[in-house]
This record gives sequence, structure tokens and C-alpha cells, in this order.
Amino acid sequence: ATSFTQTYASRAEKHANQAARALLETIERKRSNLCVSVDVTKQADFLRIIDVVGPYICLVKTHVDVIEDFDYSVIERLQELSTKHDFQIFEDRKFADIGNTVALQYSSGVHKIAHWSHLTNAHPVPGPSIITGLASVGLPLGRGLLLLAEMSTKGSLATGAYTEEAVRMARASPDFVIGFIAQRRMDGVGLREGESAGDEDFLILTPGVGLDTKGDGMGQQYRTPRQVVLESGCDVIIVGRGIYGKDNGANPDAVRAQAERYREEGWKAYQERIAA
Ligand code: S5P
Repeated sequence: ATSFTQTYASRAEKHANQAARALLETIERKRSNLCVSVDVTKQADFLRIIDVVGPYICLVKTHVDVIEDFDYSVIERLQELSTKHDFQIFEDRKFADIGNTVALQYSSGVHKIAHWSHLTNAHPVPGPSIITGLASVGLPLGRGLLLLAEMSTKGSLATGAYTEEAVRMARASPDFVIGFIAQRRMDGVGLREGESAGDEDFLILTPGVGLDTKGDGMGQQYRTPRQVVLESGCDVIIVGRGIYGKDNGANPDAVRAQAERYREEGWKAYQERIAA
């Protein structure tokens, strides 16, 4: 069986990377392949939303650089919530520079991402040296990296040969690169003649997920959890505004209801998939 029909639990057992294993185990334990993306600008909104959705998610995705009143205590609160509710943390930093620069951006500055974020991601555009730079910081800490092989936006340039090269780059660094931000399963993509996929198991985390709208008027494109998990073979659905809405999650009951709804839809699609 390919990873398409394998359970999260059986994939966890085989994964060499600590962060990948922890994510897969969390998904199985909580029966949730839902990642919430918390893109709000105030500490209080950020922490309130996470506390409400915590029980229903496997992963919190952050953009800590948009928090206006950021100080390091936000990270300490986030870590407390991660323990309280049993979820992993993914800072969606989208690194895109030379190895030396990304190593500094990952380890240092105001945010010190590598110190608290189990997963982060990078654009493959600089080539393999971006992985070398990030791995020099992240591997000793047991972190995992996702490459952006595709994007959810209209007119994305990450297609075709670019996507294939991204997968080749990942294949060359299996200890640190655990998978992709992408819109579909990537098993065997970009294999050259005579190469085989072996037992590679890339995790696919997929944004652009919404049940009620098709887009946001700024290029975002939404598909349903069923399309993403069952039809396209992705592993984790990433949902932002579909869960916290237009008012920065001001109504906790509404946020909770949406989190439950997306968790349910994502899990149903997965169960159908492994039964296939
Ligand atoms: O291709 C992508 C990659 C990412 S990481 N498309 C995306 O939308 N994202 C991120 O997912 C984006 O930065 C945002 O944080 C989230 C989607 O949010 P939503 O409110 O549209 O669900």
C-alpha cells in the first residue's frame, strides 16, 4: 500500500523524523487532520482562538510576524496551550533566502522560530542550500521542514518543472524535509528514469480549504476537505478564515462550531480514503 491508503498511525511508526512522527501520532490520537491557521494581529485574539480550537486540531499554524503587540510571552502562552490541548506548532515563515541568511532568520531575531516551532516551511527557489542552512539549525532540535511545492493561489508559478524540482530537493534531504505544502499527493513526482520512490512518505499539508466560499477576492482559491484529502490525497487540511471568520474569532461558540465541522469533514474524508 502507498501512503495514500496507510493509516496515520502506521506511517508514524516508520517515519525517521521526530517532528513528522509527532505530528502523525497527534493526528491519530486526536482523530484530527485539521490544522488551524491563526492569522490575527492581536495577542489576545490569537491566544483566545487557539484555546477554543485546541481540542479539535492536530496543529496550529502561525504567522507570528503579523502580531502587532508581539513579545516573547506570546510564545510561552502558545507552548502552554500546545501542552494543554496536545497540538504541534508550525510557523509558516516561508523562508526564501541563501543558507546563511535563513539560518539566522530561523534561529535568531525577535521570534527565534526554531526554538518553539516544530515545523516550518521554505520556498525551494534558492535551491538545495536553503535546506542546508535551515537544517543546520533545525535538525539538532528535532525539527521538520516542508517545502512549498505548489501554492493555492490563482496564477501560482509553482507548477510543472518547479514542483518536480522541489520534490527532488526533498528526496535528497529525507532526514529534515518531511513533506510539502501542496495541493496534491507527491509520491513519485519528478522521479528520473531508473529511480524508484522506495518507501518515501511525504506529508502533504494543504491550505486553501473552505466549505462556504470559493475564494477571497485576493487570489486565494478554496477546495473542500473531501476534495483535498480524498480526491487529492493530502494529509492535513489548513483552515484559517473558514474557522475564525471575519471578526477575528470574536464569538468563541462560532469558532468552536467551525473547528468541529472542519475536523469532522477532514476525518470523514480520511476514513473513506483508507477504506479505498
Ligand atoms: O499556497 C499557500 C500556502 C500557504 S502556507 N496558500 C496559503 O493560503 N497558505 C497560507 O494558508 C496563508 O499564508 C494563510 O496563512 C493560510 C490560508 O488562510 P485562509 O484564511 O485563506 O484559510
